[in-house]
Amino acid sequence: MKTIISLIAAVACATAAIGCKKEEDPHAHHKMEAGKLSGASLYQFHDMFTDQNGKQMMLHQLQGKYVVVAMFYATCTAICPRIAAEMLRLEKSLSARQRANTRFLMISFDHERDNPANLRKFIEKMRLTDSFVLLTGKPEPIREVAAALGVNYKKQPAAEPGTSNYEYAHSSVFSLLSPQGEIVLQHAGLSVSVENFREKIRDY
Ligand SMILES: [Cu+2]
Repeated sequence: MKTIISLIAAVACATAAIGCKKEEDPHAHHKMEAGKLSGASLYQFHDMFTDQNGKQMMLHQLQGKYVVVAMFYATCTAICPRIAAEMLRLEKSLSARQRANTRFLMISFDHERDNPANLRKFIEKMRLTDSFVLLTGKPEPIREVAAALGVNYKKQPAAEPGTSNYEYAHSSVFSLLSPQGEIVLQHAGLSVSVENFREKIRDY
């Protein structure tokens, strides 16, 4: 834990220093705000995840953007395609400037099956845009993120024992993260109120 705290401090200082050098930039104060991470920030996790292109990434690399985040698994045929569709609907409802400030993050809890190729299949199937980042990772960091987001999931026994033909029981939670990685809005269940999310996303 001590290492995590000192890491956060180091990252905050580095970002603040960059912000200070660019005082002539009218958006400099936003950048400086983005450098400060509170204990409630998801960006205090420094675990490595893998995206749909097989690239390693840490959550705090999304710092500075609004992030709409949900958890899912790519072979889900019931709820997860609807979660993705709601995120697409939300994206469509944003202004061009809001869209430029927003990323859509889907984190898989199916670490056994959701490799980058499987994530890409889901992107193709759902016609997700370039604003979507899909992540897979090791079980422990996934559990930590799920706990922070209030998402529950449980692997169900396979229909035919011994096969990988299993499903997950899981909740559906949409969260909006501030540019500093704090949860500013959550919606549990499907059918997101796009207005509620839209009004929290600044269009500077
Ligand atoms: Cu699902």
